[in-house]
Amino acid sequence: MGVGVLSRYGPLLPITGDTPRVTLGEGDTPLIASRHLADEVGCQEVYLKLEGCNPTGSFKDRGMVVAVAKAMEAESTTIICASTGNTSASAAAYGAHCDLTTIVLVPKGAIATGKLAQAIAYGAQILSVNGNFDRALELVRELSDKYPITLVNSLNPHRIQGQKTAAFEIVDSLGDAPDYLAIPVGNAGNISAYWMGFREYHEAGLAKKRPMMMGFQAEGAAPIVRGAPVENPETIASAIRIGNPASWSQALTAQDASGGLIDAVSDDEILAAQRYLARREGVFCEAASAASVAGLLKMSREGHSLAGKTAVCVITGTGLKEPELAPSQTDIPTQDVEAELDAVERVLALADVSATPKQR
Ligand code: AN7
Repeated sequence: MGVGVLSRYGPLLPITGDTPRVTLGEGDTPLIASRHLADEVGCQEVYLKLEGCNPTGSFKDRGMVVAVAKAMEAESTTIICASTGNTSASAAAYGAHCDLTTIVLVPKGAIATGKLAQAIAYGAQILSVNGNFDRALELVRELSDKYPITLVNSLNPHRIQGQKTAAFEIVDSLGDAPDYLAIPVGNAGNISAYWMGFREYHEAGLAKKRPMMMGFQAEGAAPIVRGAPVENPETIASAIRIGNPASWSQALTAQDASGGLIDAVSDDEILAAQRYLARREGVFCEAASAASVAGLLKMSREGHSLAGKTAVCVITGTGLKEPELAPSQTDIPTQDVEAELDAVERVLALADVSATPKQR
């Protein structure tokens, strides 16, 4: 198999001989077994799908490569999106790679520093909208209707097509679908994409079962759980600060058809899960991504039958994107020290430890 989503899963994607086979090396991300989480929740096994390992640090690259390749095939020269940050980073990267003009509309002051840095670095035209993500999405929908500009939000069906490949990879590495798939939900494109992928593999006989789809929104931005749009969504997890998801109905279909559940987790639960992942598993993800693990922990607390079950938590993006969240969580500050051995030994309290060199 070649590199990238288009070459690995081409026959299962809506591409033709005329679709350029572009790639930045997206997809083929690690699925790792947790070291402690499975015991913590009482599962037989919990796997973490590390989507932060994609080229721009989030799952968005899987769908963006398909959307951008199809835009090129259609001879479009400009792409546009609204974003809580990751979609804009991904669009900007693939736009740069493919010589397209990229326009991104982001909610002013509300996206993570690293994501903004990416859009700037890749040379996108960045509009900081005086409004939230939902308003920015309305604006780009209108613009793409009015002008010959390709919308690359997940309303673009090619995005969902590309993102479904993550479900293929999970089945390809486990040999079957897991019992549960836990995933953060914002605009609800990704849960819809995973469900499409699991369904297609099942129908093709490549998986014996389909997972129960467990989606998790942040409490202050949980329109699907509440059953009504949230006008002013609020959560520390800025990536999923979305009040009126575009793929709402598809997410409900995924929930209902799989026997799953879309539920809410609090910011405190999200931050606790983010910290757990970093400290116990060695996986530093962004806050929004930790909603999947916060959700699995909540399921365990609420007595879901997890014994003997396999769960996959989708870790949607890397923690390096939002360094501004780190200090508020750190109760161990850095320690300043003179650049001298005895000073370092003093700070580390090594005088109490045997000075005999360790046997290697
Ligand atoms: C890390 O970038 O909506 O439910 O504009 O960045 O498919 O929206 C990001 C969403 C989860 C939610 N985790 O996925 C955007 C944007 C991370 C994210 C989600 C997002 P969807």
